[in-house]
Amino acid sequence: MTNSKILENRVALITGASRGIGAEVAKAYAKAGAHVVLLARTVGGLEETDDAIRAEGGEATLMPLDLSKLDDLERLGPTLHERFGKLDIFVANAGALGTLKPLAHNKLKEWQSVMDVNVTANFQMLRSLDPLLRTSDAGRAIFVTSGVARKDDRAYWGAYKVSKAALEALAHSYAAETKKTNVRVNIIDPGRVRTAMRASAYPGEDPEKLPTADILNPLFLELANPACTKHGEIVETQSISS
Ligand code: NJP
Repeated sequence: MTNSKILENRVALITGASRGIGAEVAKAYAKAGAHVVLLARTVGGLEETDDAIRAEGGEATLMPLDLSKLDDLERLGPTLHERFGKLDIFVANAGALGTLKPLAHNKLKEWQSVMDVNVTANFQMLRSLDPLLRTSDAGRAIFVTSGVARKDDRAYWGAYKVSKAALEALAHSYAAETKKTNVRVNIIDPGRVRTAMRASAYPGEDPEKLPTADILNPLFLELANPACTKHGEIVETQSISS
């Protein structure tokens, strides 16, 4: 196996693969030899990622799914098992920002929609995928958080901030439970990256001054690698965080 094919024969599920960070991770994993399963709502975006992967000789399967439909997520593990017989890598990347405003101005529905996508969907997927990850010879779970979760002075990021703090707690719990298994669980704090979500959070910012999402590829590859020994860590990727 050459160094560039470190994910040969691995099956990886990447949520939020229709654009932004998830699309770049999917392309990098496919280039490294993985079969990538691309999950998001926007079929056109998934197809764009798929086209880019195929153009480089990689392989992908599209999984158009809305993560806020929580009950549907219970079928994920069995579906992947039927289709591929296994899952080696789970990248919980999809995220919802919600609307930035004072906490008390959030309607319950807005709060719930952010918590559903950023926390409860990941819990539901983990429940469904856990048996597959434990069966893999080197199961990998990677959760994408935000530095906002750990910044005490951040006003107006209400539901998003709380949801990412909860996601980190979820990942740490899973890491503690899988310590003695072949599963490695880690968290990536991507810092500032040029994506649609960043533009929506900071509309006045010049995107050209931000790093593109592929800057994160080496880290995502390291944490997905069967040889990775990191476990239960929050890995910050840039000196300037969001
Ligand atoms: O965002 P964006 P990023 N069901 O908006 C998907 C974190 N982060 O790449 O469904 C299924 O380009 C959506 O797909 P679609 C951030 O919190 C970023 O920046 O087609 N999928 C799209 O593929 C997030 O966890 C920065 O609309 C759903 C993807 O999620 C991760 O990085 C800083 C969905 C979002 O792509 C990737 O975000 C930071 C649903 N209901 C943390 N809702 C940064 N960019 O600077 C959304 O600290 N998606």
